[in-house]
Amino acid sequence: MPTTASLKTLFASLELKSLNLGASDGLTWSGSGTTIDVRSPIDGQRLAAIRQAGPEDYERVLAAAMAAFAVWRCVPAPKRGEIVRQFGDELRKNKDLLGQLVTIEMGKSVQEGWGEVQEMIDICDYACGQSRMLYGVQTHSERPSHRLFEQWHPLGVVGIVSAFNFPAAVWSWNLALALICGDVCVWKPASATPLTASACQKILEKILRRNALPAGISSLVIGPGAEIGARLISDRRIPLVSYTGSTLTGRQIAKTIAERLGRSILELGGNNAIIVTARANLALAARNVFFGAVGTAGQRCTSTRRVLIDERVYAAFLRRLRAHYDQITIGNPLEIENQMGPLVNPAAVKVMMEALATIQAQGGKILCGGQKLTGRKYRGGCYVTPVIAEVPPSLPMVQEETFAPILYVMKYRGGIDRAIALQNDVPQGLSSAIFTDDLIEEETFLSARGSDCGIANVNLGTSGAEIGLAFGGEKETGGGRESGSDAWKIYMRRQTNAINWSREATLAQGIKFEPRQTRPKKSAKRG
Ligand code: UN1
Repeated sequence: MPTTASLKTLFASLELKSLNLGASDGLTWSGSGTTIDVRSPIDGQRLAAIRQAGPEDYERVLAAAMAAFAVWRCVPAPKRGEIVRQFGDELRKNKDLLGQLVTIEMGKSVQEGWGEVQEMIDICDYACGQSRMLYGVQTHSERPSHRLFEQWHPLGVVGIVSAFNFPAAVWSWNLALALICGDVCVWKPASATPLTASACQKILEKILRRNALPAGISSLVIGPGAEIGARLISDRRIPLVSYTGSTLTGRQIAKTIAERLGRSILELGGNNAIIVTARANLALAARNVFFGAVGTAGQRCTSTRRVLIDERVYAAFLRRLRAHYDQITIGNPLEIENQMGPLVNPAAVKVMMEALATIQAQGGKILCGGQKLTGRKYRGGCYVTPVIAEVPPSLPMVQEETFAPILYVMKYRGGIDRAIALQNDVPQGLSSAIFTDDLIEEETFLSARGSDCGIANVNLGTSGAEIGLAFGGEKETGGGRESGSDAWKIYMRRQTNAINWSREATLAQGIKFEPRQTRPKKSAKRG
């Protein structure tokens, strides 16, 4: 941990106090809910307290959001993009400190903390450009002197419910697109990471104030999922909710939103596999599997959880992978040489330990890792050693996402089709990868009978996707897409327009609607 003095400076620079309020409409902060302590997983130290949002705060924020939407939707999209550009610039200035705060609050290595802020900056740049490209198509009408086209209009209030593991970036890649699309946002962050959320909101508020924007453009409500989250999910004033989190909760949320015929973007669990074929560059594969499994201490939805290895290269690959695991540096994630920090909280350690017991009970073999680290260096923190477990593909636990650094290694025999079948044989469908120098193998993997995931990579790992294309997955991952490509469209409502610029009333499909029509002869042409 930083010294108390340097933590104080970091807090002051990011406008955090020892007691913080949990609700903001973008200009005014309040908090009428219960107070919670925020502790660092690095050493268990109490960082600060939050007086959370209560029902009145939620209502205040929603009222402001509704009012702001009426104004914001009429601001030209490129001007909205300019606000997002300024936010990106402000993030650049705060990258170092905000990255450190992410690390202090949730425990990822500071390299990854900075990477997370960089991802926020990237989406701001992207969204600013996109604000000039909210294209609708036009096409030719079947009627004379008619014009057909579509427009994309702002949708309304967007609810963002984010997870602890990307406590800042998930919000930003929803927010940046929603804002340029003319929507306003209400953010409910994970209860484990309220300080990062407050700091992000305060950075954005600087920009909102500097541009004399009204309250309600971007709001924050920190509070328990069962109260504040539940309110937001069932709120008919919120036409779109973006939820990142577990499949279990996502399933409930999907039902509630579907019941009110709202829209949702669901980014749920992953169970991401890497296929290592006999034609793989094993050194490259081992390096990528290592980062995929151990980066963010295995707490990314894109983390590599399974490796399917051709039996002919199994031993050689495993030797290389073990070498990485044997050299891993675990410890205070603020120290730049540490590759892996703690898990997010003691509950996460418990889940991991229980999973290891189940894996063994089901017949899996732990090849390395799985210890809780307790020495002086780790005091008060949630440190564990990452696990490689050798299992048969049929092991029931392989079907589940355990949000921890547990990697299943499995042999396959047979060709690429067998490997793909195993890779697809889980309920989740977020990310996948293959390591091979064989063109036919990689093309098969990317083809219609290949990977069934939202992301399929060749010779790189399952995590660390760039913001330029759509991010999300299939099956129990929920089907949502965020970030680049045409993901912006879900934040807007599509309107199909037809204009008649003639003096004639012509109906489509050749329908005549005048009195005394004669029935067309059988052979007569339409029209
Ligand atoms: C997540 O874990 O919720 O592809 C998102 C990645 C990051 C996003 C992860 N760009 O690993």
